[in-house]
Amino acid sequence: MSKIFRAIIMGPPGSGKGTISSRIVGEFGLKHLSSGDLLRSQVSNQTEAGKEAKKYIGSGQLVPDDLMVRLILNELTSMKQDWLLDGFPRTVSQAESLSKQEQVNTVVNLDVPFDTIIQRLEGRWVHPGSGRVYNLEWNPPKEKGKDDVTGEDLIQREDDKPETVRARLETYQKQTTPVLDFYREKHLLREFQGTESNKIWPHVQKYLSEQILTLKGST
Ligand code: G5P
Ligand code: MG
Repeated sequence: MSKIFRAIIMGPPGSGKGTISSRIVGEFGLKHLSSGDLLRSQVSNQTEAGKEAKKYIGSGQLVPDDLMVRLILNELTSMKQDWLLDGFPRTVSQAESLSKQEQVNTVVNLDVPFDTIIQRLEGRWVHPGSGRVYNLEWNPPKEKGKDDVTGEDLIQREDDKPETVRARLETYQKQTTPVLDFYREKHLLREFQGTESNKIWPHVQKYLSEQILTLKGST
């Protein structure tokens, strides 16, 4: 049986995790699991988890660890193919819970300066069904307000208001940067610095193709 490649993509809010993840999925066929997309679908379906999560997302705070760990580990249990986790873990406690269940192969960190991020998120539009992201200046949809693939409406995220973005960045600084140390100590962390996804992507692409080859062998 072939081995499953398990990767995590980290980085501050708006650093391009969703953007780079789409390219990784296109290139390597990994299954993308975004904790934020999962939460937003629970919110829009008005599940119990969604009602609880909504209280935190709107103010830029993290959803409690027990709820988050339950949701994500449950999704991963049934995963039988290579996967890419985006937005989880975000606390050391989440990282510890994940490591008890899954053996992660590598963690990619997008190190993008905060000033760059605040401007980007003001112009972000998303397709809720797929998680595809656009930016009015950088990668606008072909037709204004519509998803390129399905033609469905795009929306702006509730938590992309400038004051909430600032709160999300503070939360990241306080609660998520220790997770980088957690993976650094385990020699699993690979950092990519830059301000443009197009420049960061070729480095991520090269790195992951080497990692996948190492795990699976060349035959
Ligand atoms: P999410 O959904 O995980 P964040 O805050 O981590 O949200 P976000 O906002 O989804 O991350 P991203 O995926 O890193 O950002 O970035 P992106 O969407 O690809 O790019 C951002 C914008 O920049 C887009 O418009 C894109 O087109 C544009 N862009 C990309 N590259 C470039 C470039 O080179 N140049 C330019 N000009 N533009 C570019 O989490 C949301 C909330 O859910 C909860 C929390 O409340 C969180 O705040 N949550 C959790 N809570 C607890 N534990 C967890 N594990 C949780 N996960 C989620
Ligand atoms: Mg995202």
